[in-house]
Amino acid sequence: MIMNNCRNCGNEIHPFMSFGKMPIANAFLTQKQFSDEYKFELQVQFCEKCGLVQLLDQPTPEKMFHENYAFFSSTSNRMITHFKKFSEIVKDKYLIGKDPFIVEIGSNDGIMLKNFAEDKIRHLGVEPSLNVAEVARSNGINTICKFFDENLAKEIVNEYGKADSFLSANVMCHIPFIHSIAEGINILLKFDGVLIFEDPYLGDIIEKTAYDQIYDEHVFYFSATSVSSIFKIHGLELIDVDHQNTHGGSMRYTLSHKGSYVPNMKVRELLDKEKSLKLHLPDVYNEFRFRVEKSRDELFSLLSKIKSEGKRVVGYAATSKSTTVTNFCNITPDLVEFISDTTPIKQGKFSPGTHIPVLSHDVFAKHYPDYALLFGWNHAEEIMEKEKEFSASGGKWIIYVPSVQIM
Ligand code: DWN
Ligand code: SAH
Repeated sequence: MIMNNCRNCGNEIHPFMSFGKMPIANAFLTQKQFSDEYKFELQVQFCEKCGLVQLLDQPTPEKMFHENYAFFSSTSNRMITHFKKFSEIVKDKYLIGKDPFIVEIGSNDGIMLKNFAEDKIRHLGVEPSLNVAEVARSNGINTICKFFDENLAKEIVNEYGKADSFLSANVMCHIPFIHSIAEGINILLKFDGVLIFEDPYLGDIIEKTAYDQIYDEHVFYFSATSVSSIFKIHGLELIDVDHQNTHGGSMRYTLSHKGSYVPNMKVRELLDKEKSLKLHLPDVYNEFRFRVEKSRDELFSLLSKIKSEGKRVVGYAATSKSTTVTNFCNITPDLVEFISDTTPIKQGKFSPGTHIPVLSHDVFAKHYPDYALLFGWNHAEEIMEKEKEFSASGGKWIIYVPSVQIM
């Protein structure tokens, strides 16, 4: 839905960057589907009043999250470890009462909740994409296949009672009806309960020119400033912030009902830092746009030069982010032969918009290319560790965040 007004405060806002027509980032498709591919205008805007960076238009949630959703959280071992550690913090710090109850939205294949299910802690996952929800269920994780909102929060309270912890990772920034979510959490959380969620952090996106975080699913690009503004309206206060290295730089926000906890110093410090970085003023976004356009031109030139030398380039990891990069930079199959990806549902299909074949990792390993274009740059450590043989055989990595370079 197109929104010219801020989804949080209603203030009139203006776009600062347009990517043109884009497909759904996770709509990997067959050749037969090429002719009627859905596209929408990908534009980002920011609100000077509350600091919320957001998309102008976003496809409906049902177009993006359904029974054929292509992203399965447990494809990264590092992320499995990350969520184990996340769950340990919740257990140690916040589950101190008797028979606690946890709700997680966007629980996907159960990557986080399995750590609670294993300890027989009462839990509920809310996951609208049926195929990934089924994986969680088959692993014994209690999951309902619905979109979370205020009404569902009331139904959950009726059936299970109130929650001690409400968790989400890389989900809150996907949901346009944010006030229904925040009110739902207000209703669902016990007085001394906590909301803990993490999402890619606006400060990192700007600093690293990580423009590929901008795609249909990510309607919001949060900062501590915008998060505290949204949830304050629903009586929820930001009490802790904790920077994470996951997904190229994320922020974990902890909130509680006002008066139940005392916000720590880190919250004030981050709010002050965001002010000094001027994340609420247009200059930052105009400079970002300039750097993004430079990065696009450099990546296209580099790939064209490599092609003219008769060398092979293969994409590594058919991430959602790669859909923005390939479409925005005009990277077609003549520049990138195929994209190697470990997710079975993506293999044998083509990348959205640019129609680059997506093939299994076996194909990559059988005949190494000269260059691998690292679309999964956020998993660089994990991937480089796995691909030592590729590097040893003379293969080179191309990265584009924070800048275009051959490694
Ligand atoms: O916010 C979101 C994050 C959490 O996950 C969602 N909107 C969708 C998704 O974004 P993404 O697709 O950019 O996620 P990743 O985790 O950067 O990439 C996952 C893809 O990378 C999968 O298709 C699997 C692939 N991959 C691979 O082929 N080899 C991943 C690793 C670690 C590998 O070694
Ligand atoms: N938490 C996982 C998955 C993130 S992908 C991780 O960090 O890896 C985003 C997930 O949010 C998808 O599985 C999608 O189906 C889910 N989602 C989208 N809108 C939602 C909503 N309104 N309520 C609950 N989950 C939602």
